[in-house]
Amino acid sequence: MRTEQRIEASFVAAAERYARLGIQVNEALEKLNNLSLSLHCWQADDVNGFEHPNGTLTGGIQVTGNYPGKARTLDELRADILEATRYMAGRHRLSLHEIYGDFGGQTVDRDEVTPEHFTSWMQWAKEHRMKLDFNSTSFSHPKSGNLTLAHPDSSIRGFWIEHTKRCRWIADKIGAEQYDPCMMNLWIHDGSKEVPANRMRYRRILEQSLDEIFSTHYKNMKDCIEAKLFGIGLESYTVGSYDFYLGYGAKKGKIVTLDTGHFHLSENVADKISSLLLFTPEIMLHVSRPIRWDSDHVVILNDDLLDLAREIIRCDALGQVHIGLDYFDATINRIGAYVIGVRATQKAFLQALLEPSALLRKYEDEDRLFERLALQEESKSLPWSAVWDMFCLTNNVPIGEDYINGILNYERNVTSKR
Ligand code: RNT
Ligand code: ZN
Repeated sequence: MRTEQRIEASFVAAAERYARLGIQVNEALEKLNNLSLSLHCWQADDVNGFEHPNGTLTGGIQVTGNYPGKARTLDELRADILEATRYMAGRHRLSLHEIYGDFGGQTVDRDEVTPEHFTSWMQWAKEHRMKLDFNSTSFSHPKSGNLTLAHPDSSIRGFWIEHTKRCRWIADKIGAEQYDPCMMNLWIHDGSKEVPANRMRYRRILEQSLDEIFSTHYKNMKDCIEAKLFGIGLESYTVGSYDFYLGYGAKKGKIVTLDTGHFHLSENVADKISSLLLFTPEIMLHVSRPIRWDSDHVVILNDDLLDLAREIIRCDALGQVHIGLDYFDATINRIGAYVIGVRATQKAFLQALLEPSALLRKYEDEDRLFERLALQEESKSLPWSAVWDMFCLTNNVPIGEDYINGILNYERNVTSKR
């Protein structure tokens, strides 16, 4: 049998199996087709950006590995992102950091950046029917020591306030240009290696900085604030902790970004979705994979990811949850790393969309808890992979591991020559 016929036959059998549990496979496929992930541009070049050809990454984050072929220029980065999208079904967004502006070889300090530095990005994105998201960049800069927006020195704090305000302005222009709000993520590393004399002091300053930054109202961008547990060299105290941003977001109507690597490892990020949805406007996700710490490993199809996807689907919250990826691995082919993460995320959502939720709820309502647990267990081995293959086939992207060779070709012909 030809591959296509085999996939179609398995799909038909799978669809029947799901139908018996009350699940319409085509509805799940349609939802998956419309699921747009926000790809993080910084996996392509190890979070370097275009300010300096070989910058030093600071801010308590780290990329390990020195796999050859990383993108060195804007053109290379764009080409790599496009190459990665060839192996992904669906239309995805691209999340830019401020340091990835089109600076034309000029030095543009962070408090000087304007929407013009992103004009070529906006054109490129339009040409490739890709929408953009944005991030302010307060790390890897001489003025970012351990503190930025929470710095007691008003000149340093003022510099970062100006930077972040400009980033919101840029995000608003991007959003207007693409007729779709640009998600603007704010993450700062501010913290300290040892416990400070007074934890409140810096949080109060950060609150004031944020109030000042957010005092301008924009229509075409949405503010997201990302908390963190700790950074390297900043282990004892993080000004922008989860409690801080959760409180700020709930009080002032801002979107909290949940980076799945920013919690204690035994904490369940999926469990936060329903609470945030009740008290904050929407949710931004940074899907990552922590191994022992916030290590930003390539996202794979593991229980944490499945749990997260299931929770979003159970809350019927695809319209309120923005799914961005955030990891950086320089030990393997960087383009392949994007594809692995995107495909894993899509597979997790597909499985979630195929959950027999109506039946599970019915059992629960009727207090039939054995049946509920039994069905939850049985759902794990339903033939979702036949549906996945069909998804790839109809979207004209490689089936299964077939994409590996494409990535290797590009490595042979393009990235290995850098
Ligand atoms: C760092 C945060 C942040 C960064 C990017 C580069 O721990 O996760 O989102 O990864 O902004
Ligand atoms: Zn993040």
